[in-house]
Amino acid sequence: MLYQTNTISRTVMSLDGVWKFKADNGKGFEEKWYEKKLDDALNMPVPSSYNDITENPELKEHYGFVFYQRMVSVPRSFRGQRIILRMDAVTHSAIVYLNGEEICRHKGGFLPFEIEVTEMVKEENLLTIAVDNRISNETLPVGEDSSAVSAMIGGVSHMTEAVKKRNTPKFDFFNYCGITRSVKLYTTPFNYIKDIEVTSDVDFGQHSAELRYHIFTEGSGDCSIRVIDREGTEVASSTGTEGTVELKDVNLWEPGKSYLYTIKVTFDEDEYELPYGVRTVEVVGKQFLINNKPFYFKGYGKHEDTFPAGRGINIPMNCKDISLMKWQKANSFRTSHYPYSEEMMRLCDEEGIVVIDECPAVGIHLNFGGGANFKNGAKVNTFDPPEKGGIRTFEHHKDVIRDMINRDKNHACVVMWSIANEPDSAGEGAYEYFAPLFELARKSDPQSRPCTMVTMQVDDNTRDCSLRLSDVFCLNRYYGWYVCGGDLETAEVLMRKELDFWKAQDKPFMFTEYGADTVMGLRDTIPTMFTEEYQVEYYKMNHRVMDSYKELIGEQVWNFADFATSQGIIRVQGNKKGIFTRDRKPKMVAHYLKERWEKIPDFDYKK
Ligand code: BDP
Repeated sequence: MLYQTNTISRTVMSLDGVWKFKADNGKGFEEKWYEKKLDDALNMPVPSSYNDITENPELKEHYGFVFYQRMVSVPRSFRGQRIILRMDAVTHSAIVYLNGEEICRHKGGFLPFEIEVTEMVKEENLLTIAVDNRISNETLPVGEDSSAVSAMIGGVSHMTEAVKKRNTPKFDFFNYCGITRSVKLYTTPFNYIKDIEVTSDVDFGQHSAELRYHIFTEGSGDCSIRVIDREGTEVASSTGTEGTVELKDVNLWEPGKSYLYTIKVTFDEDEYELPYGVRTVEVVGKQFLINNKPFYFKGYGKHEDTFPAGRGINIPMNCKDISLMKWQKANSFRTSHYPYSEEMMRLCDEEGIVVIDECPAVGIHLNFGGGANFKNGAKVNTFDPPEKGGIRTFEHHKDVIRDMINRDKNHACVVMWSIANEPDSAGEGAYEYFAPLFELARKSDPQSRPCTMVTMQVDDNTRDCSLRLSDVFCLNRYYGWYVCGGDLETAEVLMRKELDFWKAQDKPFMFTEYGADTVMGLRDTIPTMFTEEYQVEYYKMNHRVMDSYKELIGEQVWNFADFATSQGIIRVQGNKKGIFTRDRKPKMVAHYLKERWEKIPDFDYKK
């Protein structure tokens, strides 16, 4: 799906702003709130999560639907063109009504969807979006509704009826919801460009590249493409919806040194401009090659999480985050645990930041932390058949992989796809669940990027299906925190023992998470857990180990910044593993990482 900006043939009209808003009280659908103007409505910013906008605790923890509404005037200048309504992300699912009629539904909170409304719109329109935040074992991310909650009484866990239903996430970030990215109306001519696919083969000896393109169109007309360099000079062109063009003296897109061409596509009267970076990505032996050179990942697992927008797009903060990463000489991050906004992906293309693009598959582990899951007295395993209580995400998982790759396929910054975060990858049935998903991802990506699955520590790595499926082993490990917290000496021994296992495999491996909760300002002469000193010592130990394995191709620490989570006894107003606080002030360790990463080159670190 193409990102939409104004071109000479397309107008994009933002519907962002302050909308009317009302949380469903159980009567919203019965009373057809979408048919008329909402009464007693709140003012709510779009885009933003709604949870932290008001001081109402009920809304923060709301369970179920909310209604967003606004009037939309369609300019007369839009007449005679296709008009499309595009939602960049609505978390977690949406029902869209135009003038009281349902016009579309969408499941999944982190990817765009759109519907053509040319024949439906009037000059003045009532647009209502009903947004559902419920998570279950059919949604991604995975959750549960807890009509029953477990209460620890006298050291024994009792199940008790909850006073009201709540979402219980099977993931460690706050279940922020709402219209979290922009809503737009845009136009195209009736003969139009639907999608664009571009891949490139680079001849490193000749400093040239062959770009292969495929333009998907609707209607009839002539198609042509022109490739424009950064100075605005046309450097290649071709006609037809499919073909190749050659770039002589090609400027490659490199980590830290971005170079983007503009590919101007014309089809009949329609025109679209695609920013495009030429680079190659390949796993060869135990190396991760970008432009044929062994790349070393330095950076982060992140979140889209700011106050008070929650998961709502925050462009200034995105720019700040990239600036902080560059200050530290970080070169990459993972979009843990869902695809980030298209604006962020475009920024990373511009800035030369390398991205591991992760789909929202987090929580595919029904027995996480050893806690068993029971149904009718029988233990339920994650991949048991649905009728036995097993996970029911498979079909939706296919959709999000397909849609994520479809949205992000042309981004130079994306070098690898992550199919899931910490699933039950060593559980029975995991291979059967994941093998078709890897196959789908590989088939869907025209650029054939490597695929991975980010794994948690298991007692026997040989059972982990990532071994057979991933091109790179991505490890989330917490030696010195969840494992041997406070005892870095033993943690080091255990960590080396595990890394010896990964070193003996035939593929590269990297850390995609390691970290220690640290409360900014908590200090001590003797490094103890939660102090800034301990966080530094923790990373020093981890790095001492990592640096002794040349097969290790990267370190992405957990997490870039402190972030909001559900409440619980191991979370102090959120997860505090940030290297920066939630408002982006550096903890002591930020300076240590800066010093370390300044000395680590992007390429050839472990030569
Ligand atoms: C990992 C998860 C991540 C958590 C992190 C932690 O992938 O989402 O936030 O641990 O515990 O299990 O901090």
